[in-house]
Order: sequence, then structure tokens, then C-alpha cells
Amino acid sequence: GSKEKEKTLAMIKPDGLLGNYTERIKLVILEYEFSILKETTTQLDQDRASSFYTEHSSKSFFPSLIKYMTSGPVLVMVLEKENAIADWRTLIGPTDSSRAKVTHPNSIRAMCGVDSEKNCVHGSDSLQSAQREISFFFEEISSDSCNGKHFMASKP
Ligand code: DGI
Repeated sequence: GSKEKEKTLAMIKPDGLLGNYTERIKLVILEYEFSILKETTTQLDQDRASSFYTEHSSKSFFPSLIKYMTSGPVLVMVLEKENAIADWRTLIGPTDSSRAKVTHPNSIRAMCGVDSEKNCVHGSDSLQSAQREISFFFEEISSDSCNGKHFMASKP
């Protein structure tokens, strides 16, 4: 297989930060040999949270989601390793944390999430999402992403 590294955007959501899960989540990140290339803590306002979750803007849960996402600071990280996008999605587990506790008890959402909204962490779900979401939070990586070489798992 390709040894090319891939980047993904990981986020610890407001309940994760409030519940002091940051260190435990970072231990998992390091145990699974992701590199943390960038990280920053930020407070999303209504506009930025709505923009981040724009694909869900027509959903009934959207207002509640935005209220939750703006309820406190979030920690965003650029994680890098081979197959980072899929591997991080596997580690965080299913969207609904209450289900994750049953079906994926070792997942991060089982560890620190509550339900399908307060699910503690985020992970990009595709290469395209990863590029968009990394650019969303980290402008300096966004210029590199134009040629795709930092994101594509290109074969020699
Ligand atoms: O990629 P995920 O975060 O696993 O899930 P997603 O892209 O389907 O949804 C994005 C976020 O929207 C999710 O992390 C929490 C929220 N959400 C998704 N489904 C529901 C929801 N919030 C509520 N209240 N109810 C839902 O059914």
C-alpha cells in the first residue's frame, strides 16, 4: 500500500473541553500514531458554526446543533498519518454516542459523548471535507491545499 500520509481535521467539541477529556483524547491520538501538525482553541460564533455545518442547514436539528457548537470553545487539530481520515472516523465511532456506548464501547464518542448531538468529537468524513475543514480553521495550510499534494495519497 501507499505510504503517503494524509491529513484530517479533528475537533474536540464544547462538551469534550468542558468535561476535561482533552488529555485522554490526545493519549488516544498518540497511541494510534497520528502526528498533531497544528492545533488551536477557538470559540465559534453563530456564523462560523453555521458555515462549518452548512451541509446540515436544512435539518431540523440544525438550530440546536449551532447552539451546542457555540456554547463554549472547541479545540481543532490537523492530524496526519497514513489513512488518517478513515482511521480517525473509526476511532471516534458512530455519530450517536449513546449507541456508540453499546456498539463501539472503545470509541472516543462512547468514552465522552452523550447523544447524537453532544458527541464530543468531530472528524472529516472524506478527502474533500478534510481539505475544506482544514482550510476553514488553518489558512496557512489552505494555500498548500490548492495543488492537493498535502492531501492526496499519490502513488509513485
Ligand atoms: O460526521 P458526524 O459528526 O458523525 O455526523 P453528521 O455529519 O451526520 O452530523 C454532524 C453533526 O450534526 C453531528 O456530529 C451532531 C449533529 N447531528 C447529527 N445527527 C443529529 C445531530 N444532532 C441532533 N440533535 N440530532 C441528530 O439526529
